[in-house]
Amino acid sequence: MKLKYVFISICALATLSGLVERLSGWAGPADASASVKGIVKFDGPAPKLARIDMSQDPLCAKFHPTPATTEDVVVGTGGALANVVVYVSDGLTSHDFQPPPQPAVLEQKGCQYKPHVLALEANQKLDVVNSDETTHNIHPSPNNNREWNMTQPHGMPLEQTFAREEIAIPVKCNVHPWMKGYIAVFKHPYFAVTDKSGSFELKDLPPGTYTVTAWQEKLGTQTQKVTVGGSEAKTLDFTFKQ
Ligand SMILES: [Cu+2]
Repeated sequence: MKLKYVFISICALATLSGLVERLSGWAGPADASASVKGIVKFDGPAPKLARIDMSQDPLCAKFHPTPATTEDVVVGTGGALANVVVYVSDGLTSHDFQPPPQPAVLEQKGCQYKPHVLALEANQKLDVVNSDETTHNIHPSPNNNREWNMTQPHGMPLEQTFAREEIAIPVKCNVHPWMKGYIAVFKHPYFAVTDKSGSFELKDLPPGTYTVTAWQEKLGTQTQKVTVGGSEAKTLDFTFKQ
């Protein structure tokens, strides 16, 4: 009699732990609390940014009393390098990630892309916003995704997705030849784009050994290996040169 109850209890426990495992699997690995953060820098004198001549479209030009400048290498205080995509390129053991429900937003403002480099997850919604009075034509040129090319007057909603990982897709406007940006697409959530301070942080990583790659549109890529255990927070810095 007693043995039967013990057996039933064991069965119940096994079912319960299986359920918990599955539930936590939906939210991501249960012990994913490690992080890698750092700063990306540019070594040497900052390259001079070129002025953009927007006189071709007065609706663009009037937005910039001081002319806008190119954004292909943006160096801030202390050599901080902005617009660098930093991501886990190898070492993940789980590959089952759902894109976040909130959309990524790419804005066309002052006839430039904001942000200049955008990163999002595969199948995450991308809201393209035209905040300008003029009409834009947004045209990503992917290698690994479906190409599209859409005319977008002011205020027109535009939603797209990218199905596959690609780092990174060049984006241009067929109306304004100076408009250039990039969209990086990931099949996992472990990526960041450096801000003006060159900072990045990859959060909620499961313990493991990872290859972390830093990609800059003009300066190329760099990789480093890092091992994190438990809820460890590690620092990883990158330095790019011309
Ligand atoms: Cu445009």
